[in-house]
Amino acid sequence: MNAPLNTTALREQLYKDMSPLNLTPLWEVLHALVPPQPASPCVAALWKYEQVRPFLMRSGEAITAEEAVRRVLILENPALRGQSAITQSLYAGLQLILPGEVAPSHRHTQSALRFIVEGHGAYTSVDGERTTMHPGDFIITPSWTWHDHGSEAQGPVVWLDGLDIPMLRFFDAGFAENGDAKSQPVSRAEGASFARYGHNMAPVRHDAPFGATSPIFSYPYARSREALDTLERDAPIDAWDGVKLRYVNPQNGGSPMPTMATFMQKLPAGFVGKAWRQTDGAVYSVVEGQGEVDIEHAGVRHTFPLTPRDHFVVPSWHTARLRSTSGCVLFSYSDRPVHQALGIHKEERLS
Ligand code: GTQ
Repeated sequence: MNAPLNTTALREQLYKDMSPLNLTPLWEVLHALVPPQPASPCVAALWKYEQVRPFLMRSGEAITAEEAVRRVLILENPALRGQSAITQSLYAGLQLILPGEVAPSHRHTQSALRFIVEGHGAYTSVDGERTTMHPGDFIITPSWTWHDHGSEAQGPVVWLDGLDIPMLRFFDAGFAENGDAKSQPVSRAEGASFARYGHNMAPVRHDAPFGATSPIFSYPYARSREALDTLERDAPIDAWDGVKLRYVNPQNGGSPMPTMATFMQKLPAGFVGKAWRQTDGAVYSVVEGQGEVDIEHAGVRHTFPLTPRDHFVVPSWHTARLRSTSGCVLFSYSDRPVHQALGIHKEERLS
């Protein structure tokens, strides 16, 4: 500001004198409070699995799943260190469970998604029903449902945890409880929820067992992959996304969880995507194949090489584009349902 000295002094004295009353002038911060466009403090980042995996395995030697309650390495946005957040609203972590271990039962108001990254045969139990994990499966833990994880597998099992932890922290709406037993009793056959809700059919008389959250716990990879393959052969390829589908809550067609949307997409071999940006920052897990992503913001550009089990984040309003010479499958999640509920979701598809 180019105010004359006496004005500057007048203002500074005002700020100083009113500060004890917890008063502060809007005009000094208005531009930052109401920015012309999103100015996320987050940065684009990549976690190569080959670099992360040794630390996951070391964590398996350092602490048991039971002692840790959840043995997870948090993927922290480099610009938000110490905040346990990958974007301002979302949390991401890689959870390890070893043969014979149990991550004890608890429940919390935070919603969780699990995306299986490595290994077969661990399970998660939600509300009395077990779901066996396979790579590429997308599994849900609805808000306030009891859940524990265990493994009768041969080797380590690793999955991506996506939670709305920072969002609930923002709203100061987090509650949590520990269960009485290490593992909750199984009260329903595995696959019951999928049989009821996963076949384009639904029970004749039912209400929503988990409120705003999908009644399907597990969306198996085999089904998602089959859909993408069929569409890649027969449907037009989207110039930005390749072939991309969103997971749905079959009861209302909306996102599987009220706070998080999830997606799976296939970039066909030879795909050179166009650039886009949107207000919902997104976290990606590379499922199969190879590719590259460019992420650009405020004159800073990253190009990340993508191979299976890598993770990366595209923050809000960063321009991104995807490429693949040999084909690539990507899972992703974002806070889009919240943007849409508030009427503030915005996407620009650049040409
Ligand atoms: O599995 O319940 O990565 O409560 C963070 C918090 C996983 C879980 C996380 C959790 C969980």
